[in-house]
Amino acid sequence: MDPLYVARPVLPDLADLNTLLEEVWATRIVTNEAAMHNRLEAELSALLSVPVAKLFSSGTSALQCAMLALDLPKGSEVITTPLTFPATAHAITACGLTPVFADIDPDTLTLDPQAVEAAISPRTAAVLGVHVYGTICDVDALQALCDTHGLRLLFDAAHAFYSHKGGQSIAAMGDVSAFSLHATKLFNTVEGGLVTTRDTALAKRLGLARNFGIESEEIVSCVGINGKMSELHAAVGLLNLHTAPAERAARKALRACYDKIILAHDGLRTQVIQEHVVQSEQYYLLRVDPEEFGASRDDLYERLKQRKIFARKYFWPICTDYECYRGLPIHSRAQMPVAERIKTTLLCLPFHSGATPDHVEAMAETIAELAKGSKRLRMEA
Ligand code: T4K
Repeated sequence: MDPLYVARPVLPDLADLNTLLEEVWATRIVTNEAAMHNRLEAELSALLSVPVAKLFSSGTSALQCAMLALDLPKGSEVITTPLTFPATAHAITACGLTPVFADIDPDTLTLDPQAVEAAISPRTAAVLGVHVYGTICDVDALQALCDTHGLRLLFDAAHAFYSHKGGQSIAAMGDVSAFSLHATKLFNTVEGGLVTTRDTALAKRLGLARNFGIESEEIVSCVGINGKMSELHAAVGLLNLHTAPAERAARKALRACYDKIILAHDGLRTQVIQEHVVQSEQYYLLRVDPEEFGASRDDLYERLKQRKIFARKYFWPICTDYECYRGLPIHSRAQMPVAERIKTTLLCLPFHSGATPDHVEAMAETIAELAKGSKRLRMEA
């Protein structure tokens, strides 16, 4: 059995890529918002039903440029979740802003609006929610809170590319959404990012932020970074628009298969199913209650690893465990924040079409083996 990793890049046919690259080579215009890049932006705007879709070099630069474009006052605070990839909090810090952590909902694992409210101070400028594992934030409650307090609302939608809620594209929620188009993402450009917004007035600022603030040859009108996507990456994206849907369908089938295995055991939970939400099919999250299941998340991780099945403990450690944010509080309505309580119980299983029936059987066997120590069986013995 081949090793199985948590993610496997969706790649286009190499001959098709070559054909597109021949066009690029012929022009020698290989980056700086050129033809393939502009084509991909137009296609993404249509696909995601949002008027503004701006490409970036990574999900991280997309997040940074989204915040630069919103002109949040220097030193102001941005409330976010501690249960995320480091990029979310680091993008805030890199913009000269201060991340403030608010707790998560125990079911959805996304920002708890009441905890966010408790974290608001006179210095708060924005809320940055993360649709973690493709589970959608309580967008309506967060929007109402931001409207009441005059705050900007951003979403880190790195895991939510194909998501819809109640027929509305995830790309059109809040003030801006930032997506990662990294190789590990279902729709990917190898490295890349995307910012979407309904606010057409932001399009120019986003463009400036990703291109050093350059307005024209002689005018630099604001602070910006090099956040541009090259033609090579855009070409991969144009082709993957056609490659990713089949992979997404395969993952949907795999999710059903995993669900059957997981739900047969006490002490194991899957991701919450949200009404009126179309899942992105980016990650498959497993939640382990060690007392009920009879083994910990780490036990399961290690046993799978022994069989060369490499699950990942996303997102442990949480942000407040990192040296740079240690000691910062997690604003919560619970005495022990939910994020602290659940951080050692989360495991992302390999979730892509590279998982063969043998891999799935090996996972099922490993889980069943560990479940022999479950609370119910212990009580029955
Ligand atoms: N916000 C959130 C919520 C995010 O999750 C992320 C990124 C971002 C923002 C920032 O977006 P980017 O700036 O990265 O675009 C991976 C990804 O690199 C990262 O994009 C992603 N989230 C994160 C959840 O996963 P690592 O450190 O776990 O990657 P790595 O190298 O350990 O890869 C995981 C597995 O994927 C490997 O074991 C094997 C497989 N793999 C990986 C690569 C790179 C391949 O098969 N081929 C490959 O080329 O971060």
